[in-house]
This record gives sequence, C-alpha cells and structure tokens, in this order.
Amino acid sequence: MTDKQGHQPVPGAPGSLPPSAEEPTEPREPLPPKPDQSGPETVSPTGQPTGADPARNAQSGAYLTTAQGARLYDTDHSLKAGPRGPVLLQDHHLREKITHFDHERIPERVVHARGAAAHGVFRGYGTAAKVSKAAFLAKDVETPVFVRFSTVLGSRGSADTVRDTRGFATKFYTEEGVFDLVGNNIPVFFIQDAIKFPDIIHAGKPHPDREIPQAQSAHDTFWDFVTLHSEATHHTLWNMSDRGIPRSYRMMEGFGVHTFRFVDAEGASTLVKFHWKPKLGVHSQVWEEAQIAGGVDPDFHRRDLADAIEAGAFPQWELGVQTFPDTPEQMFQGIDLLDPTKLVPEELAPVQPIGLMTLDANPSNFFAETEQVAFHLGNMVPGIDVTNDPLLQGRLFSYVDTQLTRLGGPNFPQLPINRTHAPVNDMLRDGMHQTAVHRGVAPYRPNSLDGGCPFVAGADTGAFVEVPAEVAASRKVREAPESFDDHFSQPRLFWLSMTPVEREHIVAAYTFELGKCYEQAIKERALKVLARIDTQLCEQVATGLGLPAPQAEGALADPDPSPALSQVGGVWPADGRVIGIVADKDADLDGVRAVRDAVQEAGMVPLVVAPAGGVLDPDGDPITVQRTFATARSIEFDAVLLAGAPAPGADAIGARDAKAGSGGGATDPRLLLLLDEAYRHAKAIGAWAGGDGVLTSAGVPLDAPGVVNGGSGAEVLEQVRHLLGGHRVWDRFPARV
Ligand code: HDD
Repeated sequence: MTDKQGHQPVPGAPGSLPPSAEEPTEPREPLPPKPDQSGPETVSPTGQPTGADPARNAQSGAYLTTAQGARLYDTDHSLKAGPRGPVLLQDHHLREKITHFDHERIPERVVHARGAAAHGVFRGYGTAAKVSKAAFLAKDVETPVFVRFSTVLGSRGSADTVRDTRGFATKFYTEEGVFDLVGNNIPVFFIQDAIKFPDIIHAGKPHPDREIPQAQSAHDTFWDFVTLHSEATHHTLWNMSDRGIPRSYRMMEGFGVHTFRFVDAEGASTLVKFHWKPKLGVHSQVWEEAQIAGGVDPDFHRRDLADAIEAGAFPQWELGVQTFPDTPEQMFQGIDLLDPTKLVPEELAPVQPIGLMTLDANPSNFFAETEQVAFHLGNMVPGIDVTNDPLLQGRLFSYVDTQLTRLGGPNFPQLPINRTHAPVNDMLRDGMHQTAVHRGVAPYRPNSLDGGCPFVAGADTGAFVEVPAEVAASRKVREAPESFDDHFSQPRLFWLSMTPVEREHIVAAYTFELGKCYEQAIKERALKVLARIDTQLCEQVATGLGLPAPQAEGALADPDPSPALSQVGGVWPADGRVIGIVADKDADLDGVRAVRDAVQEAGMVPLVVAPAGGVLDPDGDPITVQRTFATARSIEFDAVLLAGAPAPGADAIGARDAKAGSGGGATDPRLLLLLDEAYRHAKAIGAWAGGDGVLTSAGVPLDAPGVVNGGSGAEVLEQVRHLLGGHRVWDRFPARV
C-alpha cells in the first residue's frame, strides 16, 4: 500500500499512512524454527565455535538496517532530486543494495553443479577398529556429517531426474579433523587417469556452439568420446542401467570408487573400498517417469529428500568396507585394485558394515551450506590414507584448486559449513575473505618469539603420518599398467548379473540415447562396443536403431554373475513411499479416511487426489484434498488407490485441454492418464467401492499383476503395501512401453 506520492507507509516514520490490513505493523519476534530445521550449530560437540553467528541469521531482527547496522526508513524508493528527478549518487543504501545483489552469484561447480544436501550423524560400530585407528570409526562415537548429493553434468538449475551418475559426498566433522568421502552412486569411473577428466566432461557437457542439450548424455559428443575411449564402457553401461535414474537420493548406494588404505595403530595398512548401503534399498525410476518428472517437477529429488527429513523419515545408510591385503601387487583375484574402472564383486569380498549414518536435518540456507560446502579428497584423518590409483592422485590436486575460483580465495575452510570441529592451529595467513584475527607475531617455524609454538605432533600424539609405502624404482613414463587394458570383462560381468527386466531397460536406454545422436558413424561405433559386451545387447539395440549388428571381435568370456549388482528381487521397507488416494465427494469417504490414516501409521505418505481442491465431506469429518486432477501426475506416487469411481469430469477445469473431445460424461482424461502411467510404470494399483470401472476405462487389466481390486480399502491397502516391498510390480514388464 502506498500514499499519493508513492511512499510505502513506514511505521513510525514521518507522515506514514495507516498500514494495510495485510501488512504487519509492529516489529515482532521471529517465528521459532521448525523442528529439525535449525541452522548449523554455533558450537561443535567438542566445544569449538563453528563460526555460525545466530545474530546474522536473516529476518531475525525487528528493524531493517544497512550492512553497517544503520536503521533504514525506506527500502523501496531511491533518493531522488524530486519525485520525477534523477537518482542521487549519494544514495548509499541504493548503491549498497544493488552492488551486493550484482555480486550475489558465485561460479557454479564445474561438475556436480546441481545438488541437494542434509546434515546428520555417523555412528561407528567399532568393527573397523582392528584395521583403522580413525577415532570416528570407534564404537558408539557420534560424528556430525554433512552430505551433498548431486548430478554430474547439469547446471545448477537443471532437472534432478536426468540420466546421469549421482554424486554422494560426505563430510565427517571428526575430532581429528575433517574426513571427506567424495563418492558416486556408481562404483566405477569413466576414466583411469585424472588427466582425462577434462576430456570426458567436455564431451558430456552441452555442445559448445549452442549450449545444448542440458544435463543429458544423449548427444553426439558424449557418445563420440565414450565409444572411442573404451575404458569408459563399464561406467557407461551402469549409466544406461537403472542406476542412472534413481527413484530418490534416499534409495541410492554410494561408493568411494577408488581403493583407499586403512591404517591401524601399529601403522599396518589394509586396502579398502567404501560402500554406502541405503536402508530403504536401491530403487530407480523408469525412464518415462524420469522424463516426465524433469518437466513437471524438476526438483523431484531435492524435494523428496527435504520432505522426508522434515517429516521425520530420516534416511539411513550403513557404511561398509571391502578389505584386501596391501600386497606389493595390489591385485585381488586378478582385479587390479588401482584401476577405478573395476569393481570387486561382493560375492568375492563381502562388504563389512562399520557404521551407520542418519540424515536428520535439512540445511537452513542453501547457499551458505549446500552451495558453499567444499569437499576435498585430501581431507583425511589418521587411520585413512590414499593409494596410487592415478585417478585418485589427480583428484587430490583438483578439489582445492577448483574452490579457489568457486569460493574466491584460499580461506574457504573458514566458511561455517567447511569448518573442522577439531582445534585449528595452522600458520596459514591473510588472503581474500580472511575472517580470523590471528594473534602472535611468529607464524613460521622454527620460531622463538611465540615460544616456539606450535610444535609438530608425532604418531603417538595424533599426527597424520603417511603410510611409508614402497615406491618401485622406475623410469618416468606416461603409461598405464597392462592390467588397465581390460575394458570389457567387467561390463560383461555387469550385463550377465542383470535380471531380464533390467536388461530390457538397458537396451531401451542405449536405443534412446544413440537414437538421439545425429552422426551415423558414432552409432555404428557404439554397436561395435556393445558387441564386445554381449551379442544380444548389441542386436537388440541395433534393431532399435535400424542398423545391422556387427559381430563381436573375439570370443566373449563368461565371468560368474554377481547377483549383488542387481536391484531386483529384494524386499524393502515401504517407509516414505507416497500413496495417491483418488476420491471425489461420492467415494467411500470412510474408506478414504481409514486408508489415509493407515498409510500414515505405516510410515508412508498419503496424498488425497480429487477433481478439485478444498475438502471432501465438509459437513462430516472433512478430508483435505492435497492434489487435484490438475496438479497430480503419476510420477509423484509409488502406488495409486481408487476409492470409488469419480464422477465423469467433462466439465472439470482443464479436462477439455487434457484431451480434446472427450466430453460427454467420460471419465476425466487426466485421471485416465494417471492410471495409465502408473500401470505402464509397473506401480501397484488398487481399487474398491466400484473403482474397477475406471481402471477398465484406463485400459488397466483387472487381472494384471499388481492390480488389486475389491474388498475394503484396508484390505486393498494391505496387499498394495506388500507389493511395495518389491518396489515395483516387476512381472508387469515389458508392458505397453
Ligand atoms: Fe569429482 C566434484 C565425485 C573424479 C574434479 N566430484 C565432485 C563431487 C563429487 C565428485 C560427488 C561433488 C562434490 C560436492 O557435492 O561438492 N569425482 C567424483 C568421483 C570421481 C571423481 C566419485 C571418481 C572416482 N573429479 C574427478 C576427477 C577430477 C574431479 C578425476 C579432476 C581431475 N570433482 C572435481 C572438481 C569438483 C568435483 C572439479 C567440482 C566441484 C568441486 O570439485 O568441489 O574438483
């Protein structure tokens, strides 16, 4: 509301008008934070200040001020020479406000720009104590963590559900310093040597001329590179599998990828590979779902993570390690442990659980925490060390280096989210954005002026001491060991370990991606690569592309499959699963209420979907409508239930747009679409109280697997819940895709 001169009424300012009814007039205390939404702790569990300053939390004071603390009476009008005159240079507030705004953005991450994060805790089981002296792995030690999940290729504002590898980076704020485990949801990598990283990323990012496509691998430059550079074959195959399109960050495995070292109290070294195992199981979207979600809810994964944590459904992962003797060869059963394009099947080296991570708080400020968090593989603690994996070695350089540009200087470890919770006593000084006020005069060693402090520690006083591993005398070379030359045995292992439905998805993914390439030569080359993995895979993709299938070069070996690589077959908790309950005013509303409450009690999320918003049964026990036929889309639901047959929706707003000419009393086409998609995406579907007629109209066979019909709502829900344990109704594939 403004006065005649266009001034905003300022309570207490000279000449202010009575405020409008909507606008608060008195300064008030800020609302208390929602549960589990508090900002970073100002004091770490070890008593160290973390740098978070509650006084600088936004919107927490009564009066608006400049950055210098002067109170302001107007932030809506520039200071002008008369109401129609030019703006005066002396308007400090205008300049401060606009200058700060002009510099609000920082460069996005060169890879993994799109992400979402959460706070949590890690609790060691103590089972790693015999192989690692790291204090945070000891029994019952609780360590704060911050985890950032990400896609690799897309820009900061790109869609969550694209086909891509997902980053899984964990910062452990241990008592001995920060330990960063910067992994992915895929256990192998595209390249064996970090010097190739700019090449694979240039190939995967949008084309440099038009800057398209965004966040996609389905384009010529990506396939050009990965078909010429055959060590990328294994990772590419994982990307084309369901692992490339996770259902949720909460339902992904995480892998350290490289082989690391554990070091015990005596200095003995064991080689280890890190695994995060989600308590909810490993689940994926189907490709069509992922594509729809990219349009209707580009924030699908970000929302899912934040909603689950806010609702108290805290996701958990068990951290485990595969261990191998640290022999001079660093091989295990013929697998080179320094080759990051290789995994070790769990059947050969079981994953041994060493701790549990629970994510229990959302960040309170995306920029301060999720955007400014800076991971680095060199952030290690005593008890964990690196190996000579050439990919790992190059990463040790890249991560600090990239932050210098991204975060504007060398002092980013002082940002609250990056601060260690261990005492810091470094001799790093000055630089851009220095926030510490260092005391003393002698930031050098040796010194006598500051009493010789600080002193260096020894292994017995908690120093990080590198494993004194032998380095074989050799020539300087730009070469890889011969064992790195095998690029196809493990892709074949992965393919042979997939169930038929997973293979079907892989074939469809390659056919889609290569079908989006323009260059014929790239498609033909890709088929030659596929022929070296599996004849059937190659032939089926070739059929989809309308090209002849080439013969494999040489015989294909048949390694023993690794069932642990498959996502299909397990039974998993249905916690956090979203159940759509479709009803209108004439539905079985008692049944809706009962099912809604039972879904909630079972730790799942009920969403009532009706033709229009508001409430159902306003004069009885009202049921809040959470989605309408206009706002609901199948991708949001893990199962859909029909509590009756919603009345024909020809007159519903938007129904005619959804399907021209479907008026005249037909079931609302948006509901039919929802059911059709749920069916084709192999989701559990249930109906009672006459909902079966709508299923038939949607083309959903009542006797199909995973279609539950009849009985009471509670009985239908029970069966649907059972079906959700398997994640999808796998028997329904291949459906009408
Ligand atoms: Fe990387 C970010 C994971 C190889 C260079 N990487 C980054 C992130 C993850 C990974 C999860 C996002 C961290 C965050 O959320 O802030 N990267 C991996 C894995 C790799 C890998 C699992 C192989 C096993 N990366 C890799 C190589 C190089 C980089 C070989 C360079 C030679 N990665 C970077 C980077 C990034 C990064 C440019 C961008 C933003 C950042 O570091 O902080 O330094």
